[in-house]
Amino acid sequence: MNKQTVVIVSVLLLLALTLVACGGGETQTVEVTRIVEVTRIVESASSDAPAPVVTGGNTLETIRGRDVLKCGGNQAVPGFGYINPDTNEFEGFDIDFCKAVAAAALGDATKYEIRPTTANERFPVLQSGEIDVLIRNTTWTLSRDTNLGADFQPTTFYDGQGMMVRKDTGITSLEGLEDGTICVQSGTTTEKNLADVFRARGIAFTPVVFDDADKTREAYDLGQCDGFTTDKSGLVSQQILMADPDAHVILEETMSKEPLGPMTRHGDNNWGDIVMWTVNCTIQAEELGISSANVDSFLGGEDPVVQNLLGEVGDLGTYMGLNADWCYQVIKQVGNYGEIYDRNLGPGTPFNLARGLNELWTNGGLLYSPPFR
Ligand SMILES: N[C@@H](CCC(=O)N[C@@H](CS)C(=O)NCC(=O)O)C(=O)O
Repeated sequence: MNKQTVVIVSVLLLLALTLVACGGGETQTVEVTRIVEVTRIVESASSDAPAPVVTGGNTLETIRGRDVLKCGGNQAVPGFGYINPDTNEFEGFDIDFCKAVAAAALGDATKYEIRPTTANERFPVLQSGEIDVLIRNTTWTLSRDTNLGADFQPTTFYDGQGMMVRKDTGITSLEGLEDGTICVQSGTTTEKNLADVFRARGIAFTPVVFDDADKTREAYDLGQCDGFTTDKSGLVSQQILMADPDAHVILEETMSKEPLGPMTRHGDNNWGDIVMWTVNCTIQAEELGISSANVDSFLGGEDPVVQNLLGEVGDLGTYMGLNADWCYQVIKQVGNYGEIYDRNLGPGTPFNLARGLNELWTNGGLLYSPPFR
């Protein structure tokens, strides 16, 4: 970014902050347009900008040396990444995938640490080497994949951006938010999609931007915004934290594609493979009907597909520097994809989220593991 750009960003940012600080009530359309510009410049100059990247190295060796896996995670999204106040432990769908990688790499799903990150922090902590893998509702986009020195591993949750409004407004579509205020978090695809979708549909609005999930939700819950937007999974999750969850509704419309999955650094392809095949192991196990409860009954069988998956024949683990039973350990200690999904998001949880696109391909969804050959 050159000096001139810095000055423009500072001036526009000041304007945006002044407007937001004023409470984001009635705002002129001309000011709305300026805020949207600020959002774009600041976003491209900060969270998605390339930072110094630690490349190469042998992440598996490092993890084995310290005997613990470090995952970038979330602490603000119940169901996905959250600190359970009763146990003070991290829990969630993303956290379970961190445990799965620990089971594959170290043979022990308890040998992990979560470094919670906001949206803005997540890429720098991966790039600097502070964490080994980022597993935190992060959308796979071309610019992130190519411009941040990173690789995306298989999508663990196919999502899309949604909009929440108060039920008593009677709003049923995005057009109902014309001239309204919308709470949104910075450093996210959400912020960019909001501006693009509303501009394309000619809907004037004022974004009210916060840098973490709690502040964004709280502002909306206190009535400071007419709408609240993030990934639909994030909305479902934030809804249970609101003063009166039933007073809100998530609109039917989906504003974008948000494939969420783990991210690793460029330069250590073997480590990327380990994370990739750990996710695939959970999917393949579900497809074969192998779960944490019944995996032992599959040992000693004659099906070569199962024998390869569980490491009873062949060298699949060795090719990645892992123990032969790495996938067995993932299934035994953490479970297959369906178990991970149900435990955190399925019936019996406050979310009761339908699998939808996150069904196996054999059930009409998008989850498909390449062969364990
Ligand atoms: N999937 C989107 C949005 C992800 C995101 O950061 N969502 C927010 C809202 S649910 C979040 O997790 N915030 C947590 C925090 O700031 O602590 C992206 O990758 O940009």
